[in-house]
Amino acid sequence: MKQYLDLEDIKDLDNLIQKAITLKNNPFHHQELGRNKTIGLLFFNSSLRTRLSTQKAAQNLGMNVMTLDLKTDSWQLEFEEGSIMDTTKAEHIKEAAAVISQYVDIIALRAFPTLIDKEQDQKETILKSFQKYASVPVVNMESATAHPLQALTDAITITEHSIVKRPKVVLSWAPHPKALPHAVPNSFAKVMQMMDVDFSITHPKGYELNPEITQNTPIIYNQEEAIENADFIYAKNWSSYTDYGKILSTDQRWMINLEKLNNAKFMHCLPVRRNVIVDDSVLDSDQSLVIQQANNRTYAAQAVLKELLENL
Ligand code: SN0
Repeated sequence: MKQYLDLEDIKDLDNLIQKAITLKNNPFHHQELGRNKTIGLLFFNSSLRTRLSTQKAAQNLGMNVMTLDLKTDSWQLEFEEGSIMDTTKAEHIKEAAAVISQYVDIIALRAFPTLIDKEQDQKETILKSFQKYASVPVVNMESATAHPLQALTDAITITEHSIVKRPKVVLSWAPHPKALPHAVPNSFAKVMQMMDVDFSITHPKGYELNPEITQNTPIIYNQEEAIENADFIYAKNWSSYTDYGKILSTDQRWMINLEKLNNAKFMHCLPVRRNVIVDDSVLDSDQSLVIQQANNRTYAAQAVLKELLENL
């Protein structure tokens, strides 16, 4: 693997899932691989799991870790080619990415969408500019349109917890007070299409994700019908894609409760708004996998970093 910008960078998903599970059983087995190698974790947005699990994954592989909060601790970056930089932005991505590449062997980056400018978000300007001007591999820690480390985590978690050969997996939209990105549902839909599962999506009308991503995945507008006999219910809020970045519904009837969960396992990437997305009783039950999912973030990141280190 030369980079991990999106799920397309995975050659063999089943194989990578198995490698992650092997690492989980023996996390310190490859401490020599990362010796004297450094990862730079760069954040334009908040993080809890991604920051700590990626740091832990790198340390498990013997790497050094440097973290930079680009929102508050660094110069404001200019991404536009040919820009006359006479206002607030002090440093161009051309220098920034090249300079960071002198200090680290892998760059990992988080850059959320604007949810205002659809075209700019779809172009993945920040992630792609780092990839273009860095001379080291780039890892996506959630960009405008994708969260491939979360999706790999989710694939690992479903693999570990499946009791039937071809589980029924439903991605359900749920209400939220804030407009949220499409990255998590996009990447979850993509990774489910790569696996042997019975996958469908349920959401209110107007919340259709990018059709280039959902492709022929069934979309069922009736949540009750969609989740019937599900083995896994993955809840997530996202804002409208067609009416870009808008909140079209906050209908509490879409919240997941124990009655809806029935015999299914509950999944969410976290952070989760209790009693808005999902009822306390679900999160506090044994059917919730959210903590196991968060734990798997380490091994998803570790499997990816190991592949990158082997190709440096
Ligand atoms: C982010 C999202 O993409 O939905 C990160 C998830 C891994 N979630 C949020 O921004 C939630 C913020 C909130 O206010 O609940």
